[in-house]
Amino acid sequence: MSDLLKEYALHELSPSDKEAVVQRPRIDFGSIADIVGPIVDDVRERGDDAVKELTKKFDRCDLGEVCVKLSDVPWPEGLDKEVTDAFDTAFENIKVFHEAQRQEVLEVETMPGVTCRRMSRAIGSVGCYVPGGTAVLPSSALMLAVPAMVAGCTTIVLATPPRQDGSISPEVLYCAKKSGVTHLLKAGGAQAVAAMAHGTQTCPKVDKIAGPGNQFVTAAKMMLQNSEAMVGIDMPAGPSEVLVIADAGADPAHVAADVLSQAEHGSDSQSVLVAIEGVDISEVQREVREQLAALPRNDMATNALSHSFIVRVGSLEEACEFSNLYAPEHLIVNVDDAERSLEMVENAGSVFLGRWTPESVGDYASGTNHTLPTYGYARMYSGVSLDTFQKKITVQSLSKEGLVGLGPAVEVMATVEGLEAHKQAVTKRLQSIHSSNS
Ligand code: HSO
Ligand code: ZN
Repeated sequence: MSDLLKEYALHELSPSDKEAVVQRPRIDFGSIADIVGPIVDDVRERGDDAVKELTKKFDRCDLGEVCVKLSDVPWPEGLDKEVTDAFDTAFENIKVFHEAQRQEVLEVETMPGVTCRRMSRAIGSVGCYVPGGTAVLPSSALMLAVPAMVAGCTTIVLATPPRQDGSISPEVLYCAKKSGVTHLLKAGGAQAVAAMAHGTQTCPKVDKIAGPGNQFVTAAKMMLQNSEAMVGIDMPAGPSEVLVIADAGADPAHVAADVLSQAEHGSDSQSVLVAIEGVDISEVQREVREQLAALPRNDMATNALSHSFIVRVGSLEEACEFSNLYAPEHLIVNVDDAERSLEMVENAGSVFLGRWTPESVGDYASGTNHTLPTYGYARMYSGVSLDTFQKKITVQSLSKEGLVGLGPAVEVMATVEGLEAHKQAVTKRLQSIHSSNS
């Protein structure tokens, strides 16, 4: 039986080989933009009518109302208690962790009488995109709407493609109802993103759109953030990925299961195993083959494995160095002294530390967010958090003494820049202070 995952040895790779190995498959955003552009324009111009037509075309569904108030939608019936209990557990943990991210107003006296503050305020109206496609992801509804609710956003639109009969999955509805969603937009793809960015007859215009999606969704988000729509986005997104660091003590069955849990997301997913000396790689390959055969999404996982790989390294240090170069969305550290690795982690969306922390726990229920930077964007982007749904406002206030102390420096700098009115705004006040003192 041939091995499913190709193998490299780190010490045999030149610096340019390493660069090539960590490269993600290229996405041709040019040709995607040619498809998405007209969709976005159509929705901007015709609103709900365009969304209805596009939903009929792409989702084969005749929509009644495009966007509805969630308070008008009844709680879904018929969900097993086991299911609602599980989502309730996840909801609580995600809420607790995101509530803990609230920050006190930060206040610093930079000079005597010069006080600077920074405070957070919710973004008023936000859009949460929950993908449909090959898997229904109610967990993504929690991961987006709970932080928006905790942030205090007043309008929370949840967009998700409808099923062919126009309904929304009861699990997604349950999560949306729990998490303070105000509007349900029954659309997916670029048309949903455009509807939220511009607003339609039934869908409120939002200030920021968050959530993962396919290439069309991502292209629409990127296009709209640079348009007159005046909308922010969480981050650019690419296919999902995991990098597993394993040592000799890691159970090959666990390692293989982690590799496959990422691979089953889609044909374009990528799993990377960084095996420290002592890992029984042939046993991992055997486990991957065996476990793969039993997976319902075998075809997608098999495709994903064709562009996944194993890198052999000598130490935890080398493993972390390679991982930082790759900048994975998910980093699993299945080694003896996992805590020691944390200091060395520079680029990763979320870290799963130790022998008993599969990625699945963060995907669903530990409390961290699963909307994370992919495609190497973990070098400069963070995952979704409370911050995604807030903006920070700074405040400064000066006492008279403060202005007497700082004003002269500002006068000089304004003069250097040739901005006389700036200088005068200080000078006039200093004159008032001096004349009232004399
Ligand atoms: N691993 C996915 C999130 C997810 N997994 C949802 C299961 N459901 C991207 O981080
Ligand atoms: Zn997942």
